[in-house]
Amino acid sequence: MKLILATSNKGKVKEIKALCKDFEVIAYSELIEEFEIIEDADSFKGNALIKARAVFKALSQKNEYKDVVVLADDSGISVDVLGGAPGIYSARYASKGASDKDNLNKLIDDVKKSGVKSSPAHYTAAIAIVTPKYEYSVHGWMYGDVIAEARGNGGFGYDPMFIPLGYDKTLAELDDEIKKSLSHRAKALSLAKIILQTL
Ligand code: ITT
Repeated sequence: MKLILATSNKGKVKEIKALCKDFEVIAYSELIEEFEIIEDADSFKGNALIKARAVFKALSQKNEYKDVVVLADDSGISVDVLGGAPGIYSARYASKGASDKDNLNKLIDDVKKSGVKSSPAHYTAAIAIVTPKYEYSVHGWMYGDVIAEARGNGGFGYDPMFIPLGYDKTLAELDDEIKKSLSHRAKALSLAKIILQTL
């Protein structure tokens, strides 16, 4: 089955491809020109559905892509000492259109400003699937701590400051295989795969 990803985030595309080896996974930008999608829902699930529906609609205007299955991921990090921020605003935490690096540096600064060296935190991923007949959504979470510094070069986004529960290194220092076995995205995708297998 062809699975079209409604995302412009290269880190997500890489991880989802590695986690969905049984499917032919294609980023929508390989089929049509990328376009801006306004993510104005008040939840991860709402924003994932907005992205999946928008890409499904754009693709279904072309005859050859009428029966596609579209999958979107909306995700983010919530930090306890910051009252759950940045949460659904993770992609635009430093400013609209901010780079991963800007967002990471702002979160490090804000954790520092709150007077702690680390704080419990968690990642959330909502995955939405849109098909010609049905819509589905599932979630996954990963718990751990954020530290007020960046360590390591792996992963993407906030990974250099996130230490998963039971480890003493950040996701950017740990092997990709470890993130693959415990991430919010991996957990949500394992549920999504059960749905995809019924289609
Ligand atoms: P799309 O909407 O095109 O999918 P995006 O990067 O804007 O791409 P989101 O709106 O879902 O995606 O924002 C997710 C934010 O949370 C973004 O800043 C990511 O860097 C961060 N994030 C999500 N999952 C992450 C992970 O596994 N590791 C590190 N950062 C992550």
